[in-house]
Amino acid sequence: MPITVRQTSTTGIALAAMVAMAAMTAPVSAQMSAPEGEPAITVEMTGELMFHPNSVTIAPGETVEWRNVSDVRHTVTLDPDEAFRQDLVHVPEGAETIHSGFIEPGGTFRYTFEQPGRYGYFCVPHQASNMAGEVIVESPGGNN
Ligand SMILES: [Cu+2]
Repeated sequence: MPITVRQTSTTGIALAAMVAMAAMTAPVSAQMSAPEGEPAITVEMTGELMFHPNSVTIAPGETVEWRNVSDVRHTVTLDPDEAFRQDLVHVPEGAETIHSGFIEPGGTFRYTFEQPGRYGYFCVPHQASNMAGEVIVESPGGNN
């Protein structure tokens, strides 16, 4: 009966392999959300002097990352004191101002928004070219 013995052992190995695979995939599929502190969304700063996309909506506590994909320096600025175009700036009441300083080509800047509201920001050297964007922070329920 050598054939029967070999079949039994092959089935046993296949079964053991299936159990091992199930055990390995289980913890991966359980991890659905992004790791803590990782950006929820990325906004590119372009050579056309634009933020792309120029309007993003996130939930409180989420992080936005700006990435300079152009050959020139940009800033991410939410500070009326830095603006001669006051129409581009909007800081929700009680929220802190933001100023990234110069972000070099290839560089990034991250900010985590806690307070709901509409944040209108701009780029200091390119405000004359309307380089501006907005971040809307709203609770998943919709009641700000
Ligand atoms: Cu700019």
